[in-house]
Amino acid sequence: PQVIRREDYQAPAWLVPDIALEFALGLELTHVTARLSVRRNAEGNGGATLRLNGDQITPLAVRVDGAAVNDWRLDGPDLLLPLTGDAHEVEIETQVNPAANSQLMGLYASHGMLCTQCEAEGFRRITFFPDRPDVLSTYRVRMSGDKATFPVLLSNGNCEAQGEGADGTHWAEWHDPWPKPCYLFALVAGDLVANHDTFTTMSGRKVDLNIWVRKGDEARTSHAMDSLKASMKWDEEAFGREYDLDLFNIVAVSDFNMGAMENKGLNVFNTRYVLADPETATDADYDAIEGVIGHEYFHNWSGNRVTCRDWFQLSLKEGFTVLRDQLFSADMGSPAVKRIEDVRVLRSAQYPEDSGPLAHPIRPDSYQEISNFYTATVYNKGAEVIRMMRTMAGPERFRAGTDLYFDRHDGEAATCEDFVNAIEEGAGLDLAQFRLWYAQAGTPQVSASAGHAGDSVTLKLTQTVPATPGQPAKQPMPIPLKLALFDRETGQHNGEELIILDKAEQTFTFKGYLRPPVLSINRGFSAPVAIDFERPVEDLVFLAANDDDPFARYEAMQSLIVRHLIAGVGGSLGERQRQADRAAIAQAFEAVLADESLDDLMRGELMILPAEGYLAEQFLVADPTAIHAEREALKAWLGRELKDRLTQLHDRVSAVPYSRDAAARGARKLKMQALIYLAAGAPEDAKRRAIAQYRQADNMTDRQGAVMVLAGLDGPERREALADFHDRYSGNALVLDKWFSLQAGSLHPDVLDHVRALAEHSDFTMSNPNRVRALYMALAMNAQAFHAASGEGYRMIGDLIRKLDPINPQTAARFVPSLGRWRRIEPRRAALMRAELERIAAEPSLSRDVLEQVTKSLD
Ligand code: DPP
Ligand code: ZN
Repeated sequence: PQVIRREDYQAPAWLVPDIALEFALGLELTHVTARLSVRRNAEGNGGATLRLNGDQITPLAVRVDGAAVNDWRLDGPDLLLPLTGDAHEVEIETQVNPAANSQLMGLYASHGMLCTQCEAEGFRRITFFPDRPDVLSTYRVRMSGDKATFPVLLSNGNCEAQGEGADGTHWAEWHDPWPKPCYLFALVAGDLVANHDTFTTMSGRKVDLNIWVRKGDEARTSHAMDSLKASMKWDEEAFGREYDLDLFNIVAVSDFNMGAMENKGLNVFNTRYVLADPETATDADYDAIEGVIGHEYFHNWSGNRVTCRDWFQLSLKEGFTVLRDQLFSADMGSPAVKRIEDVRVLRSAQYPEDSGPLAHPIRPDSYQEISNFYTATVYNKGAEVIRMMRTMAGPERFRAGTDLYFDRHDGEAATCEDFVNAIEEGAGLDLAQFRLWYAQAGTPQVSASAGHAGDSVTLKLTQTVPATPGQPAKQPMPIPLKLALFDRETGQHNGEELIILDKAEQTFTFKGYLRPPVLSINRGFSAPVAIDFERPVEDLVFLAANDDDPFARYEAMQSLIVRHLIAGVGGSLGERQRQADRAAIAQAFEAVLADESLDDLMRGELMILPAEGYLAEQFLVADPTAIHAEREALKAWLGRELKDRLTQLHDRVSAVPYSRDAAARGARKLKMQALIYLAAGAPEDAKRRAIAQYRQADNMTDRQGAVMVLAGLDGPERREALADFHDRYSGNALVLDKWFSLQAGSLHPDVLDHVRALAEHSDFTMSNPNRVRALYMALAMNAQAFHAASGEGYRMIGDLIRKLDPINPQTAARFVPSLGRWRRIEPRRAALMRAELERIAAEPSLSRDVLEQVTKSLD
């Protein structure tokens, strides 16, 4: 397969300032006429031939300046058309079968409606076009179709005309005044109803807002609508960005590869990020909806008004937009909790990427299939990199930088380098060395050691950036570390400092400390690095109880547990040390439970044990079963040791009535945490409580939490709860997804049998990505089941990849990384994982998506 390289970028030879599209819509046959005004690009150095990308389409007719031509030819999937002059009108007819489009890229059918997904390279499955983000066009779209089948006809921009046609058809004409790349094109046609509202922008313009869903779902759109209005307001206040059309449409679709898509003026969303009510959506679902609605809305500026020059620049829009949605969610809720959640996602999803065979910089240098680069690295590490600039500049100066960026590049297809230049200039930072964060993959490892003499503290720091595929040697990067030095007697510090570690080895001195202080480092997770700091357990206990930075407090708690579990797994934990560690951990838990200054959302956060994936990262080669067992053992011990405290806690929070306010959400989070520990340490008690909680539940958070606990325990209650849950929500696809996930992700010893049976269940289908992920992603994330010694878990994921690849390669490829981590797993399992990858690689006709991931994982 062809490798696309960043350094090979060339400006487009031809531009397409305008395009007019005409769609004769049908579920099984849609006819497309595209009229492109093309103009030779003065900055390009192409010849007289126009190259238009295609993918599984053939031209039915080609006309140049109104006359049919036949001197075009196909070069693989692309169409090559010789042109004589500098500007022409090129008209091409194609047709597609949306109902047969199981890849869900391009124009496809979902439950009787038609919709599109064009990012990254789906537009070329609709018509021939220079399918690259640096070709910006204004779009005029006319569509016609059966009025009964497609009562609602939507595209980007504004609807300028509509009317009736012959034979029960109707039509609509849409015009988007803002030039955009074709990946932002969208069309939706179907039988939809809207939740309608309005928003008045900061300059006083009234914008119509619609959230379109299938009939019956409209009652579950109010949270999405509130989130949209809050996003619009927030972007005005936080970034000075105003919406730029009179209409903003969101459409919810149940068959969707990704979370959502920011098409100009017509966002298309996976239903799971739109639909919510207390009965069917958990608190986490509500938060995710707010975050994703914000994310897609914020793309209107960071992505649409300023777009990407090429796909290597993906983090330009995604990293920045993730940072923007993180800041938004922080402002809407608890900044402390949000920060901890973001770090947890980074460590459990991105760190493994950075240390595995698919490691890539946030701005990759090459790819075979760009869909494989919509990764936690590009998104979440990308956000961390920009967050570091913000930390170094401070929020005001950072804002000056983003103002300059938007100003300077509005209407352009920009690069990461453009962004860094704008921040450098606007915020007044020197980012020369900092640019390495865009170029180097791998999570920097920082080692710290502190000494004390007289009244001064010396902090010695070293950094190494690990080798990653294609990058054997790395240079030191600037690592901004926020720190504070606590007096262990007063529990106070003299203010937070920001130091920048930008050499391989550096010593920092702090004066005025007559006693050795307790050092709190990387506060707020100011840098996305791993810190290795040998220090006495008392210091961690101190910080877990006293640190005024909530993240640092959480981190101290986590470190306390992580080092204990690592020692346990590594076999270096003597019985005496085990008891001492456990006592320290229990003491920290008790402090958290008792601390009146904490709100329950934060308390719940502090109680969450480090994820198994994060623990596995601490080993060069990990034994996932040993990690699981050690973690479960600690959980069970805490459940027994703190049983009375936990049951009191569960009683207290169970009495809090349902509402969406922070106190009630915190109560539900603690209800879950209490049950988790009790289920491990006092299963009979937990079972009784879970059954009662299930019966009394008036919301999905409580109900799902109860089923989650029961699904991991044995007995008839398990079966009854699952059966009741299924029947109660049999018409609700999103809740059925939960039903699948709860079983595939459970702690039950027979998970693999359960998954096998669920794959045959009448509610399971390979054609819906949400359902596939619900069952199999939950399995792949379930360390105990996935890493079963028999290799059966690997076999099931391998079988899935092979079966799904011909249907939906993009979704299939997402499962490869779970097997791809074999080098970091103990040798016996590693061999089984590798064998499974080889079995996939042996398939005769793999998609480019899966082939790239499998080949790189075997290399
Ligand atoms: N651009 C989308 C998003 O991340 C994914 N295609 O919002
Ligand atoms: Zn995005």
